[in-house]
Amino acid sequence: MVGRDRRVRRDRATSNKKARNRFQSPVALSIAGSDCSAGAGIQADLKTFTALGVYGLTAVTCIVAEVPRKVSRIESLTATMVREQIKVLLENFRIGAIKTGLLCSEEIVSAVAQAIQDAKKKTARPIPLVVDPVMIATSGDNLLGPGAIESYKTRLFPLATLITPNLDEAASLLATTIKDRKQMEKAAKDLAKEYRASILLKGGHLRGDKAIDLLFHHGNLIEFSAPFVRGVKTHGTGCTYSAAITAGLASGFSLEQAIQQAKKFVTQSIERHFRWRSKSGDVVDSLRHSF
Ligand code: PXL
Repeated sequence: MVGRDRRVRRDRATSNKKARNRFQSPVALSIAGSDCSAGAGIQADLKTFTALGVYGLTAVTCIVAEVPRKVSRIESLTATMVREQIKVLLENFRIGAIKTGLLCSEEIVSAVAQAIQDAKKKTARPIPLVVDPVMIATSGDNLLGPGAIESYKTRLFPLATLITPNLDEAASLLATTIKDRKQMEKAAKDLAKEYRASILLKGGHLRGDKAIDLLFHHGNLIEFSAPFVRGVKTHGTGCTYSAAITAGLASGFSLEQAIQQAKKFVTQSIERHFRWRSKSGDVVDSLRHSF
């Protein structure tokens, strides 16, 4: 090939690449359950992705019949169906980041881990994975089947870029209690060491003037803090937080930048909440996913 032809080809390849990049809108995948009252689960994740300018995909794991403060019934999809959703999405979209929410059963946790591990082998650059270890609903209802936690520990956590437990989940995973800042720091470090992932330990339940979260990342402890919004009763803040982090990672932010944006997003979504009176007369609040 003469030099001019080679140059023309190279220029064409470069401009094709530029054109492709211009059309690479950020895409994120949520693997989670459906909350029919739309405060948590895939509904919260999709609203969050959209508000942050990211195209959201979903692989549904289970369907939860619930209203705020009461889970009525949970039905799981088959692990095969969950795996198939993830497979077709990974084959057809350039997914920038993945989050997992409610995974419901041991079989589904294992299927998700397997699908992500398979994808890892096929892609040059691993897709960041945010694991929100959803175990118990804000209402106090248990959301996971027997054996699921063991499967998280052995199969899914080791694949995670970031794990985002709240205090109860971290205490349960470490079989300990977490009652103050010092114990929070130790728990974040212990979890990071055990699962070789970055840990964002959410301290929202440690009541104070501030909602403080601790990130243990590459050996450093970093604090994220926002004013504690009082008098608002919502569910789905954990789902929304991890979805917002995932949206940031899909947009190319660093982990710290993504968490910083996500913390602001969650705080604003609580402050600007929806409020109405339910048919039984209770005041119901819901996050307004907006930025
Ligand atoms: O907030 C935890 C949670 C996560 N995912 C789904 C849920 C809930 C709480 O009820 O229904 C689908």
